[in-house]
Amino acid sequence: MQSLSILALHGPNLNLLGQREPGIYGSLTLAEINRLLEQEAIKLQAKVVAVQSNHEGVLVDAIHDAVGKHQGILINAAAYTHTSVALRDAIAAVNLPTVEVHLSNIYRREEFRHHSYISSVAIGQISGFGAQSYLLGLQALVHHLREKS
Ligand code: CA2
Repeated sequence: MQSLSILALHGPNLNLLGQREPGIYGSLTLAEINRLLEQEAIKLQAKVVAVQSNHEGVLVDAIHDAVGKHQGILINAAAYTHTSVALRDAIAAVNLPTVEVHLSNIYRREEFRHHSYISSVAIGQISGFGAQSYLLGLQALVHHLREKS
């Protein structure tokens, strides 16, 4: 089976996971979520490279750099989900299959979280299942990539 590499991108403040707001975002740290993703990737015969940044431009650069290195992108753009045309344009430009994930159900929260700039350039979105959103998103992305090839 062809080996696949997935870029897992984590947006602003997700480095604080496990330290604050466990009621909304769960008690796992980002390192623990990344470890779960790596384990899931092994089961799927794929690999995951994780990047977190609090800076929009760093995330845009990471999306550009994914070309030729990764076959797909799993992204929790965090607050930039609701604000960033730059991230949306970067995803559209690289044309790599992208799955959007959120820990919380953004549609059950404040109105300003209901719109995502990412969803229209993603192949799909998973929202509301805590850390499981990432694992479900990874499964969906790998299945999509395998179906394509
Ligand atoms: O539910 C998600 O995954 C979000 O992408 C998380 C973002 C939020 O702005 C989106 O609307 C939904 C916020 C991430 C902030 O993470 C924190 C973690 C611990 C403590 C404080 C913030």
